Amino acid sequence: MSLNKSPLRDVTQEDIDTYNRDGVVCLRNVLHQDWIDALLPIARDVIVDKKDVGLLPTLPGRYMARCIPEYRKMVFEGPIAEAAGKVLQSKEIRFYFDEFFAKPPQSDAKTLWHCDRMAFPVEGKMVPSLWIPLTPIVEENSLEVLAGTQHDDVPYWLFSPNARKMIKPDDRVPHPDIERRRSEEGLRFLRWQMDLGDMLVVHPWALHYSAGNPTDDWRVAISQRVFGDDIRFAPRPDCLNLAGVSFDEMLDGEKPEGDLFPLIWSQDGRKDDDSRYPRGFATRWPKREMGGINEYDTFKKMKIKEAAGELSKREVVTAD
Ligand SMILES: O=C(O)CCC(=O)C(=O)O
Repeated sequence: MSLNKSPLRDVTQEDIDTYNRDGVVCLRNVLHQDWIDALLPIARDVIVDKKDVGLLPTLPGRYMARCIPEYRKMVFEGPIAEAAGKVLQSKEIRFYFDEFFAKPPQSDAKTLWHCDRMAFPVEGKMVPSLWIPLTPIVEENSLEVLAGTQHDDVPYWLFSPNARKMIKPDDRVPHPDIERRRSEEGLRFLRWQMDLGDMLVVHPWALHYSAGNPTDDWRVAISQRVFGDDIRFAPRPDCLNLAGVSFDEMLDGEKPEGDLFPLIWSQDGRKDDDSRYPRGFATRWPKREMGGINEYDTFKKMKIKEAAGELSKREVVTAD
C-alpha cells in the first residue's frame, strides 16, 4: 500500500499565484490512489447505506476523523495539510473539521452559490475548503468557482442551521444569484475534470456552486477544513457549531489551539499525533436512523423564502 505523506507532486509558485488570483487552485496528483481506495468504500457505507459508524445521527456527513480510523489517518498522516500549507504560505496548519458532500446518480440537487466565510466562528482568510473527490469528477458535477470573488469583502447571510433559527440582521446580505449572471462578459466560471488524487483549495470568501450530478454513479467528495496562521476566534450565533467546543470556549481574538485543533503540519516539521484528538462525541443518544448527509432540499426552500423577502421571519425550516 502506498499511503503518501507528502503530495505526489509538489506545490509550485504557479499554484500559489493561481490561488491568489482566482481564489481557487486545482492541485493535481496530491494523493495516491490507495488513499481513495481506503476512503471510498466507507463513504459509500455511510452515505448510500446509512451505516452507523459512530457519526452523529443528526450530522452523519461531518466529523469523520473522530470515528473512522481511515479518515483520521488521512488527516494526521496524509499529504493534504502540507499541500494546503504550501498554497496558503502558512507556517502551520491546524485541523478544524471534515465533511462529506455527496450527490446521488442522475441528481439535480444543487449546491447554491455561496461562500463559507460567515459559517466559521473565526476571522482571517486562511480557512480554505480542501475539496477532495473520492469519485472521478466531470465538469458537469464539479464544484464551480466564480474567479476573483475572494476579493469581495461582503458578510453574506448563510443558511446555516443556527442562522435558520434566527432573524436575519439588516446589515447581512443574501448571497447573489450568480446563475443569472452566467453570460455576463468578464466573469470567469471555473470548473474542472478531476482525477482521483486531485484536490481543490477554495478560498473561504470565494463564491462557489455545483449543479447536480448527471452521471450514473454517486458523486462523493470530502471537504477538509483547516486553519492557517492568521485565524483567530470570532464567534457569532449564526456560525456552525463545532462538536465539543462551545461558543463560550472560543475567546474572541484568540488563536484556535488545543486538542480539538491539532497541529497537522508545520514548515519546520512539528506536528501533533492523534493521541489527544477525540474519538467520538461527548454525548450519547438512543439508537436512531441516520439523517441524510446534505441539505439540498432545505436550501431550495430557504432560497424561495429569501426571494419572497421572508428571511427575517423567524421560522425553523427542517430538512426533509
Ligand atoms: O460539493 C459540493 O457540492 C459543495 C462543497 C462546498 O460547498 C464546500 O466544500 O464548501
